[in-house]
Amino acid sequence: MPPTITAFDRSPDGGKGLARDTRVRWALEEVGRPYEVRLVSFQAMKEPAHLALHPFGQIPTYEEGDLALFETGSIVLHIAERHAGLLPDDANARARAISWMFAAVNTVEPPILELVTARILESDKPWTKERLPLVMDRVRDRLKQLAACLGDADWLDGAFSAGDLMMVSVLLRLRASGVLDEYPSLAAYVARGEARPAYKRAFEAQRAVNTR
Ligand code: GTB
Repeated sequence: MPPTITAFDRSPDGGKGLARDTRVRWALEEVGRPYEVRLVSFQAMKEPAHLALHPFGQIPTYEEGDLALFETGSIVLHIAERHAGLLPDDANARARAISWMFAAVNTVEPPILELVTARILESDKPWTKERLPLVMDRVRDRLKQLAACLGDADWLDGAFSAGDLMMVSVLLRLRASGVLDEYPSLAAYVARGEARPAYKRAFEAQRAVNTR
């Protein structure tokens, strides 16, 4: 039986691929694992059936046999640990790739989410004009450090890994702000991720749902 993931029945981004089911779809596509998708409305996400899968009433979730998971990072790690293609065989390299997964969601994504919140959800607040430059600077600090780590390599640590999948996904949320283009090596890194056939299949699958 293929695993089943959940996704928005209509993503607020209209199919730009920014909702987190894209990360899970991408991981499944990278390892060649077929999957099914159950679409859920915002209302259904807060109802008992979905809350039994996801304590915070969100997407994505992942069901496979009697296993039910929530949290994109843990789902991607689960997929990467059980299938070849997203984590290196060497134990140390594997541990480093997992560190990059955590760095993506725990160190790089938080200031990016602050920026998204400031630009979109709080754009009408009187203090946003004053706050936005501070938030932008925090994002730039992280991007500068990340660009230094990447150097002129294609991926963060050797071959493409689940760490890159998560990092590229996190950086994609910056595109609309324009700040990613201030770091050409990171913009090129994101473009390399998007050019992967598995990413393209994942993107098209979510786009088909959100533009139907
Ligand atoms: N930490 C959790 C994880 O990584 O899985 C966070 C999950 C999460 O934020 N889920 C969001 C959700 O279900 C969808 S992805 N939100 C509904 C709710 O909380 O009620 C976040 C997201 C939403 C929309 C866009 N967009 O429109 O651009 C982008 C990203």
